[in-house]
Amino acid sequence: MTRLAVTVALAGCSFHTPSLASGDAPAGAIDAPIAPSDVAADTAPLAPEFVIEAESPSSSTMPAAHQWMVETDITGYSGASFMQCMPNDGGPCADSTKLATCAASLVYRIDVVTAGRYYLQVRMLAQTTADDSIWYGIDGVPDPTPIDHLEDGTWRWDTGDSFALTAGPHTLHIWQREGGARVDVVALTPTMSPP
Ligand SMILES: [Ca+2]
Ligand SMILES: [Ca+2]
Repeated sequence: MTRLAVTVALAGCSFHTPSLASGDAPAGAIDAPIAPSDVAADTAPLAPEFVIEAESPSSSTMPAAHQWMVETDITGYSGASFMQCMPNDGGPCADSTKLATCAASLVYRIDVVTAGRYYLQVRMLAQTTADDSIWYGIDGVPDPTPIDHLEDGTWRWDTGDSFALTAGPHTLHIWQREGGARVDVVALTPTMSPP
């Protein structure tokens, strides 16, 4: 009995690549045309989103006493781990004009293919009012409003401000505001909805 193999190539990349079940195709499927709706999800006119595990920064800085450390002691995180600004002492960098000399940072390089407006999203967990905030910014410029997370001990997304990004390379910064803050995933999305 002869079997025919069908390969479908998907153009571009997606964080939501559909998976194909293994095993034999159902009888008759080999002759069925591919419906346009099967590919529409990958060609929607929205800018693609960036979803980056916080524990995979391009670089980091430690200008003072704190540094971002890889941690795994609270379950429910995405990927291999999360990052926590240590020591967990609430050590403050409350002045956004002094981050270069005060705040430990995580830097993520992104390459924007589709120019557009992107919303900052960050998945965090806070336990007290002393470990619940961070600064963030694009291309090294801190946003004037920090993320002030809900301190309920649960991993959850928070949505920040949006940024009009040109095509090409940019950086996304996360800066210490309070020692003890935990960041699991960072993302830039074309709508206010987290990934
Ligand atoms: Ca706080
Ligand atoms: Ca993670």
